[in-house]
Amino acid sequence: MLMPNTFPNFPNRSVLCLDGLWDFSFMEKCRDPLKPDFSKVTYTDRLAVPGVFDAMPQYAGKRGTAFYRTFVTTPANTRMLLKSGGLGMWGAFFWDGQFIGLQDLPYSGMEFEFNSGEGVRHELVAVIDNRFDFKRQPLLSQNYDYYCFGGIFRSIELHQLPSLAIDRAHVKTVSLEGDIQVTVKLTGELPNQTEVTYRIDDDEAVKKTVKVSSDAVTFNATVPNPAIWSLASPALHTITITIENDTVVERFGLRTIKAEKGQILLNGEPMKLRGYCRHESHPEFGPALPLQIILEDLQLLKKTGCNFVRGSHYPQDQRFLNLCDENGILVWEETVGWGDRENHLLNSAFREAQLRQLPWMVKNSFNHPCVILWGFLNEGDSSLKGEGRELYEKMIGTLRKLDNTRLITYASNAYTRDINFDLVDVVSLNAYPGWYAANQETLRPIGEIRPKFNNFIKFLHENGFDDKPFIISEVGAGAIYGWRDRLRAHWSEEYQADFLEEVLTYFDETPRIAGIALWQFIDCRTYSSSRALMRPRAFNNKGLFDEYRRPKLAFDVVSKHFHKP
Ligand code: ADA
Repeated sequence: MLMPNTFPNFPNRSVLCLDGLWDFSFMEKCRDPLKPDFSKVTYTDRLAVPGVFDAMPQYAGKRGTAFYRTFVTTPANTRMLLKSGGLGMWGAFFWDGQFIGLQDLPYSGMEFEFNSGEGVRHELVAVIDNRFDFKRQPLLSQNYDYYCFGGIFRSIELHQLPSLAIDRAHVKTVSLEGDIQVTVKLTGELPNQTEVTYRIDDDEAVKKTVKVSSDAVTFNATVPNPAIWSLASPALHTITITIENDTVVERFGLRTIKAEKGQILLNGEPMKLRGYCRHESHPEFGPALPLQIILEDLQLLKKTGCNFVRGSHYPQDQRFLNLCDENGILVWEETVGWGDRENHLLNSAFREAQLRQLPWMVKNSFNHPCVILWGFLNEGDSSLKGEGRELYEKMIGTLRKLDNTRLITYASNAYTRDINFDLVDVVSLNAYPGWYAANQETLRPIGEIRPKFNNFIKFLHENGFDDKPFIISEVGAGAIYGWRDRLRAHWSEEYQADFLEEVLTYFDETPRIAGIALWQFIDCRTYSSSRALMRPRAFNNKGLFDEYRRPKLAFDVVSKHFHKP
């Protein structure tokens, strides 16, 4: 069966895709969703998986505990793996009433191994909680500027595992001539050595005997007809690997990414990143985007001439990354975090959850050539010394250990007070001159844009950071779709268009800036309380498109700039 997540593919396994209608029940006051009293749960409804319950008319805006139930048939006493692509805000899985896995990292694809037990027909329940409760969910807070939905955002798969199973095979580009290094992680009954059979694309199969060290085997291989992955020609290869009774098919691209002398080099060539920050969001589907909407986003991105997306602010839907691989769009992927201050950054539960997100993100996205940057802690307080800086060191150290082939950054808004730029490969700044204007009395304060960024470039120079590429990771202005104004003032489509014209003219003229991610691609739902007073319609309206992907005036401005050679 072809899974929605095409890669990795496990053709020898029995895999069930559990997408569809699940029985549903909603409880406003469940005391402990980790130990629910299932006898009190009555399934009165049916809802879609993937899907978010609190975007549905019946449960719109509600916060509480949702119970999703389905029944599956599997052989008795079998090794099973539940793969859940991402949910929010917190979830726990129960198999025949027994707890089998905690998916407490929002948006992270996570996996849980368990035994199917007696019998063949089984009940699977996902308990999903969307209440703000720092103890249960330290990674999401009410002040985050995007709506925290409740539901199962992405597909769920159930795999039957052989006694020795392949977890993932990660492929590293060693040279653009086609040399690769493959690391296959195994689970189950591990031998000391094993025979690996691999085949690249449609070439002949190669057999090797390899040592199993800790839980993985590593070998080098050569792609027979190597085609490099580039923006103009995003060529992809596949590798099919068999170990004992398990086979995995992984897709990868041959490409290198480096930071050198203030520039970003793709396959050794300097390039400028031009694109947007993108939320996975839709008024009706929340972050559980149907494939057609994801595809529509890809087409619109291409249409504006963009080559880069910052996946703000969480691990991305693998289907989106697959499409970016296929379409030559570069991606910055980051873990969940938003404007966290000292009370979060120094909290042990928050720190633990922050660090635990990293291995899942890297594992899930390692083979995507589109992903070139790892990020984390969007606008965290990066001016904080001591334990604050220590968290940045740990996050970066962990990422470097997991993957030494990509660049590391974080989006800072600490400006010249930031103390962690020495740790990263790429310096990234979020700034809103001309929008959250310093001078509140001026109509159309567009004049604030250049000095703000020029001053930052001076700061980088004075602090010895000339060699680090600098990206504007957010800049933008709000525009209410359809709002035209003869004053061309704040919130009008005209102001956004004029503002972005100035930003992109400045960007084109300033070689020191290696990339830009405009805030943002589409309007998206945010605060539902009086916090929304700064957010008309309770949406963040800085999209180039509105939430239904309708273009605003600035579309022509941005396309003109991004299409320049
Ligand atoms: C921040 C933040 C974004 C968004 C933006 C804004 O930079 O990272 O998520 O909230 O501000 O619109 O003000």
